[in-house]
Amino acid sequence: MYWCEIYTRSPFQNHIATKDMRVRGPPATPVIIGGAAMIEDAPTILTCTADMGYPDDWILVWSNGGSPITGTNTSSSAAGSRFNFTSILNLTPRKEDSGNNITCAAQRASWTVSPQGTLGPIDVRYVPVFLAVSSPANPVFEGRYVSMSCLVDANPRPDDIIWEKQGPGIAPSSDMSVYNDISMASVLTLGRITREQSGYYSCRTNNGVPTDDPSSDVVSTKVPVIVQYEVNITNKVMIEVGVNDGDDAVLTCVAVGNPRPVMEWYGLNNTDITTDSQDGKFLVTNEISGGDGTFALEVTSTLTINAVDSGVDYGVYTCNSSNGIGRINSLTITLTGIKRPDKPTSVEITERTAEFLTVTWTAGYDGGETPSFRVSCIKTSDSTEVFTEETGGKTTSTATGLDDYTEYEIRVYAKNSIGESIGYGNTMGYTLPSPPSPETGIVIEFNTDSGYMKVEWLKEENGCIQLEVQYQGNDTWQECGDCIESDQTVTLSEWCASSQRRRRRAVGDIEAVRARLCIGGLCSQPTDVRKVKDPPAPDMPGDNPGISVGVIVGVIVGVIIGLFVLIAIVVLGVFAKRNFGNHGKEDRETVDLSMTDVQRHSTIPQSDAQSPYQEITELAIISRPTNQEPERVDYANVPTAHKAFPRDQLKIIKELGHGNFGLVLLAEASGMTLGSKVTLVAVKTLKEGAGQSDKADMMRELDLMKKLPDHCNVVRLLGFCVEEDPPYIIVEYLSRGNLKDLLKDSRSKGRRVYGNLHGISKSLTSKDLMKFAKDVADGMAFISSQQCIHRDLAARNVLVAEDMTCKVSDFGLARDVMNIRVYERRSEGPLPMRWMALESILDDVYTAESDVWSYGVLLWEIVTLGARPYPAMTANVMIGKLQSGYRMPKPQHCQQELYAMMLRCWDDDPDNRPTFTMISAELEKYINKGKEFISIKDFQRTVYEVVLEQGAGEKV
Ligand code: ACK
Repeated sequence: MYWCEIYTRSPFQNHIATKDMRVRGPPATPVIIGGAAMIEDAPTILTCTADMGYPDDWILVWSNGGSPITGTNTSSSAAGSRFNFTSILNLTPRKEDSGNNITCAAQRASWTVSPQGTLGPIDVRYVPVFLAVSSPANPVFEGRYVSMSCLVDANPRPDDIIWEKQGPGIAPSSDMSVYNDISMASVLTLGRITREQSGYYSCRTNNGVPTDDPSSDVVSTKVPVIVQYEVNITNKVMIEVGVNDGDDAVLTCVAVGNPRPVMEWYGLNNTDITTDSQDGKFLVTNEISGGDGTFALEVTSTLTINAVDSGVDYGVYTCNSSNGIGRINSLTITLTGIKRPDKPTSVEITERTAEFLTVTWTAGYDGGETPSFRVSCIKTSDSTEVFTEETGGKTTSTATGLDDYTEYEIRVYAKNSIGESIGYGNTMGYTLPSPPSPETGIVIEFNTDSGYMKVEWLKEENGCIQLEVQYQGNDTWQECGDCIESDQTVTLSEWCASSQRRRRRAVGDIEAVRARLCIGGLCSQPTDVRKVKDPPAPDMPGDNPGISVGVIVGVIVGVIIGLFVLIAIVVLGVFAKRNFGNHGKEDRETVDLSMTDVQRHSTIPQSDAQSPYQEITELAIISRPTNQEPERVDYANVPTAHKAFPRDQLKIIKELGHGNFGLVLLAEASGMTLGSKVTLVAVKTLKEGAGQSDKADMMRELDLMKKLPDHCNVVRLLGFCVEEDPPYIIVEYLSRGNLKDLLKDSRSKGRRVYGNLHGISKSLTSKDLMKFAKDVADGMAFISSQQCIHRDLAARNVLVAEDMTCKVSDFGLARDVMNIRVYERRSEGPLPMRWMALESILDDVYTAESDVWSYGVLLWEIVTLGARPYPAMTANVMIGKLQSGYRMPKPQHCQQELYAMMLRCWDDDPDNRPTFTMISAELEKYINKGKEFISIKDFQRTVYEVVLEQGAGEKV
């Protein structure tokens, strides 16, 4: 910057003329800051700054897609002879702005070049907008092909568009196929539409742009799909009506259909009595009695025959119903004199104790005369009748003198002057267990000094103890903590605090405690818990000279006990975890196992309740809160050579589970690891009563396991004792049990209304699930590399370690196919039909490729958090459908890539299926991508809860 000052002197003052020599120059190109992510209607601040040179009469001018917009020139500052300008633009982007350039130009009237900064083309994100939801031309006939589509405009493109249905009947499920293409249209096809599929349909999507709704989901308008179907008369049980001479007869006909059913009545000799007769003999009423008025329309038509004359009116009456679709539906009712009453219905147990059951029921058709009832109570175990009563007209009865926790069947017969009903209404149910007491073999004591609550002699199969407490100043009884499932000592206040969401109270606050014994969901009446006090403290030794020795010995003993407790915590951490972690198992085999099975295997005398082990259990639980991470047992030191293990070095602790003939026990093995003294192990063995063929199967399983080298995703063989019966296979103990139960237990407990709420896994993330899938694929890749086929790969046969590693287990059906490759099954036990490849079901052929098919089903189990495959089908229907090309549809919350993998596993042609190595590599890729392949928040609990009976010869 230069300028020059000229001075002229006068006698009085200096005159100064100033010439501005600063150089006028073009400004630097303005720079726009901000606007990295623009969301429609969300104000975005853009800042434009420019070094404007000189002079300072420049302005910054904004434009959006060429059209001027106004910013605020907020500041200018001079630095030397240059001026810096800043302008702020508060932009509210519209989706139409996408693709525009935003410019900020420095302008001055006389300057021809206006340098400008540019931002763009900009990308404005916006909430999805449903442009159209096309409905079929309503109404549609049942059985027709229907397709609907949802068209979405969104930026960015949503990953998925989900179809939902409200209204009656079943939700969209297996018959649906939804295609999402790049234009963001989703097409829903209902191949042969059924009446249950009528209802309001809508689409739901989410592209991550926030909305007012916390889920940010956007839901389309609902379009109705009205399915027309022929009439069906639903009360075809009313085929005979008995009425005495002179009484009125009421004949009823109930029909459902769409359009609305039209009802007609015909009397004797086919006379039309559709409307009231003029002489008042016949009265007809028709009223809409049910349905929803749009999709299903139910009409009840009543024909009243006044003052029946047996000589003229007895005979056959017909109700015809039609609605223009299909055939006319008819109901013929014979009007006769008095007949036997129908059997009672809706027999229900309304009250129960350990000694009685109260039932109520609804009378059936009375045959034309007021009936009386007879009740018979039968013990189901030996079919003996233990109680009977004539109740007269009463529709309730109490069967007394019953045994506790015993199953009874209660039958109710109706009777009138003609005779007893043909058949009976019935119900089955258990009486309550007797309250826990020393007489029932359970000891519960509350030590009011220490606050410890001790439960002893509780056998696992005898249920659990639910405590209830009463706090000082409060009359109500409150449930305290979880049901106690095994002998243990707990600190009462802490145990209760875990369930009561209230501040931890001091022990003294609890005034009274009582306990119930609960078995299979039924709990006994409560009983007061015995209160005990600490035994009086022994006299202090005072100046006894032995005191110093006593103290030293005490300290040493204390240290030893401390160490003992520490070891107990390590060992029992796993044990305790299992005890607390196995609630709510549903899918178990239910064959009963008497205590003698565990006793038979136990090396601990059963009567020795105060075994050191027992002591340690209690100590361990008192000293360690249950939510603390359990210690893990390290198998790294177990010698690899699989060898016979001395039976007497196994101490059986408890049963882990059982099947028809097999039994899995938890045991302590001494001297199994090189470094430590005892190791927790699982011991597979046979139940009493198992046959030679079961033993041969077990030996085959052992042989196969012996041949398999160790792999981190295959349950490891640690040893065996087969020199005498019962044979033992000792394997590593996996504290989290089987994968299927783990998945099911992780489901949210809250019920979900279809399509409205999202079920959320309690504890598993998409990443956990993908890791499970990968672990199993790795284990199977290893097994097949060893020329073995598993033949029973399913989530129930995968066990989960404490650190959540999955390991393939249960080689009961596995075969070594080193030299045959293809194994042909000879006749064996029940089959895991739902997991089997088509060629295995149809031709008994098992290969590594058929294991891959099963893996596909297992993957589906993982994605659906342990649902039963082909949930709404019997095994027979499933086989038929599989043969005609059907495969389970994509769970909505599963990404296409993962579903494509399942479909490849289920390819008709085994050669087209991927290998386990390919699957593992692909899963690895997905996991590394970090994308959510299984969207647990969208998990549709209800869709996967349908359970049909297990077919004969089918494995669960
Ligand atoms: O889910 P679970 O507790 O895990 O119930 C079954 C039961 O035995 C019958 O198979 C459990 N189980 C089997 N093998 C083992 C093992 N090695 N470690 C821990 N639990 C096991 C299985």
